[in-house]
Amino acid sequence: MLRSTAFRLIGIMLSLLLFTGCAGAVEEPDEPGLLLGFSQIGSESAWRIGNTRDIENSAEEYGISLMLENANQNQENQIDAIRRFIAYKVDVIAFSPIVEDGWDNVLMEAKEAGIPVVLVDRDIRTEKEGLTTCLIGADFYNEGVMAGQYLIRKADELGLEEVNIVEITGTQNSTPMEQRQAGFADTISSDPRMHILESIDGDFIKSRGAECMRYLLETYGEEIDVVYSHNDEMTLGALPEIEKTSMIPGKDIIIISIDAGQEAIDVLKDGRINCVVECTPNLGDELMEIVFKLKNGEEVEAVIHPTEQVFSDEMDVNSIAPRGY
Ligand code: GYE
Repeated sequence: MLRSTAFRLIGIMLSLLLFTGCAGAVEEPDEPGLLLGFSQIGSESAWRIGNTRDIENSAEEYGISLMLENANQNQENQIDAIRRFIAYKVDVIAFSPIVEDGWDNVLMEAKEAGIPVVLVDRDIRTEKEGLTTCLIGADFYNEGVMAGQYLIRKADELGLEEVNIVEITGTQNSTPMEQRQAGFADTISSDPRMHILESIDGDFIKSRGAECMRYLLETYGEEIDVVYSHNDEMTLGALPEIEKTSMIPGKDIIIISIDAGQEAIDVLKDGRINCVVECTPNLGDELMEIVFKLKNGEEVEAVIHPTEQVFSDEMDVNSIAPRGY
């Protein structure tokens, strides 16, 4: 990318003019330098808000100018944002794809423009190879495995003979939804006590978690032994619904969540849920390191997974440090 600073400045000034009026849609870089365009999915959860904040902070620390767009849970908005980043001639494009499919065309455009693309958090499925350089995000399959392993240990501890599970899943066709489901299902499938009564789409959103839980309680009532929820937001939506019945969450119903944000850790400490698998939103530093490497034409790793742990009633929950998201 052999553009002069003057060209960059003109580009930024033109874009400032272009985007005036789209209140809140774009945060403009305030000085020319290494420019990263990042399309975030939305603000659906504490995880997502923590992830956005972390990327903003890291960009500042690393001295990288950030154009951040929030897609408000809409894939079309993400595609439009990526097209704007291309028009802007950013140095690197990063995005967290809301779903796995439908990215081929826009990513071909980025490739033709010579702009490297980094996936943050979630993966994609493309027909063509080589449209992205690197994925920085959690091993969602392993998160599902850790949730399943906890449940097997808990069933052993309680001496359960039959375990009826309801699953509230994340957004359909998204990587965390598919992998958290698969890792969990594969882990419990060898245990004849385990039965999944139903998996239902909660879209990673609190109000949907509550709605799904109401439906599941109406349909299966006291048959439910376990709620496996793909994120904290849906878990926090489901909890009060269980508490409206005579069943006590954390005791009569085993609750397993994923993310391990502060609110979920607080309800774990209260004994209202039993297990939270960590999914860290702190991916900003890794992203900035990759941006520098790409800019310098260096090789980058294809996949970077952070290390994650499990928080549960098997440990001294009061020793859990503040989570920061
Ligand atoms: O678990 C959820 C968020 O993709 C890992 O998306 C992320 C998930 C996270 O909204 O809370």
